[in-house]
Amino acid sequence: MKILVINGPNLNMLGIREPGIYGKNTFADLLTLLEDAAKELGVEVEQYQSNHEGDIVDKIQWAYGKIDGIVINPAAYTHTSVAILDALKAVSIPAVEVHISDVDAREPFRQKSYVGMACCKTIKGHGFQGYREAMRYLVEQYG
Ligand code: CA2
Repeated sequence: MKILVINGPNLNMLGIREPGIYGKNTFADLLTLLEDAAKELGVEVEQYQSNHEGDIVDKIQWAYGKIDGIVINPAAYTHTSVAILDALKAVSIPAVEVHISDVDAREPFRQKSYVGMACCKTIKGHGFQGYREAMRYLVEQYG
């Protein structure tokens, strides 16, 4: 099974600022976690991070026919992007939405997720471990 993990804008800054919300660990630490989880689960993982909405749409389209499951943290695009929602619907690849923080306990504008409407599951507030849980869910349901 091949899993694509997509991270949206500013997540490459993890560990540099706002440790109170997103923790002290860095984006490089997150990439290590993804590799470790892939080994544990016996799957291949590819990671992609972009600050650009259209590039994320391109990557989702690229995944069609190549990737069996997507884990996506769309970051701020979660709450605005019909384009990413439509791309996930277009490719019909099982997708799990992940948020490091508990978005429901934050500002009201973070409680709306467009991208989540194309996802089979949402994991929020579990920190970096949420990515591992999302990968495991894809393996259990679709592997
Ligand atoms: O909790 C999450 O994972 C979020 O997707 C993170 C997004 C936020 O817009 C969503 O509402 C919830 C923000 C990612 C920004 O990451 C930063 C990293 C370091 C310093 C500042 C922001």
